[in-house]
Amino acid sequence: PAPRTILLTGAAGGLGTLMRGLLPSYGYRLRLLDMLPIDGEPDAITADLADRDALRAAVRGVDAVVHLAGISLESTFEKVLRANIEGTFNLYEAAREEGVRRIVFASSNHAVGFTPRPQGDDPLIPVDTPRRPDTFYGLSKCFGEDLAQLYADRHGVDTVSIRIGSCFPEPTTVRMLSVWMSPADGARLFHAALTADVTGHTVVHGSSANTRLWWDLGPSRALGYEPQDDSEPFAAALLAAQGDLDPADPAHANLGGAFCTDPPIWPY
Ligand code: NAI
Ligand code: 15L
Repeated sequence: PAPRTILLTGAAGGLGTLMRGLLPSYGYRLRLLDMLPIDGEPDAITADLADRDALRAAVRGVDAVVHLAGISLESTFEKVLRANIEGTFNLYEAAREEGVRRIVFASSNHAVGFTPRPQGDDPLIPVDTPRRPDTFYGLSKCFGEDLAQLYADRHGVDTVSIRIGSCFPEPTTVRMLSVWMSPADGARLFHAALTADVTGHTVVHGSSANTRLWWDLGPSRALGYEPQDDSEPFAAALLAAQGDLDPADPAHANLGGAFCTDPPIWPY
């Protein structure tokens, strides 16, 4: 049966706030969790991913988890270790203990951020491209994907890991023209990942059907995802303001953009 009650972790964040608005139209009842309080919601839990008892209570009775909580940019190894590595482990343990069978994990392009971006007639980046994390943050997403594989193989907890590009209301850089996922397409992809008839661990790319796409959306479409958006209407203004990507610029050479520079710099 299709999952109905979903635990959305990281619900106070940017993507969480967007998905809180969009996922209920697919028929889901959302339980929210974040370390930051969320006011005005009937079912919102304020808890840190370090709190195993709170996580166990949070997953009790839900049909699936959409796991967004964590540090979403580069940070110190110690902070990434606590929130993203230990925190994601704690969540998977809670799911295993409470019998939750489906998790959608917000992985990131930064798990493979040092992959050179396609240029000219280069092929699109496949989902089985070798891991090349660009930061401790990206490394934690590699860990999350491997943790998901372990829990699928050993415990039957199935995961769809979505290597999200840039999910914001609009693309704000020339790079994002290639990796942008509109919020509406994000909700379509989360819905597909929650309902697809797949078992085990599946990795897919998360973006809209952009004209300037760098990666293969075939496995995403195989879940039933039908993207409706394309960043191209934003291209002329962004190119006029920022110029085209310079292959000689280390911040422009790879999928991960300026996460690949030392130190990582904004904007990406
Ligand atoms: P965000 O930083 O806006 O939101 C993250 C949320 O997680 C925050 O509300 C924060 O309070 C919460 N959080 C952090 N540590 C926590 C902890 N220890 N316990 C409980 N809650 C904690 O990030 P955003 O953009 O909403 O991203 C959400 C997820 O999607 C993250 O895992 C991020 O890595 C991933 N992602 C997002 C992309 C995007 O374009 N927005 C791209 C690729 C991946
Ligand atoms: C990510 O993984 C970050 O969480 C998000 O804030 C953006 O920086 C995104 O990648 C990106 O690559 O644009």
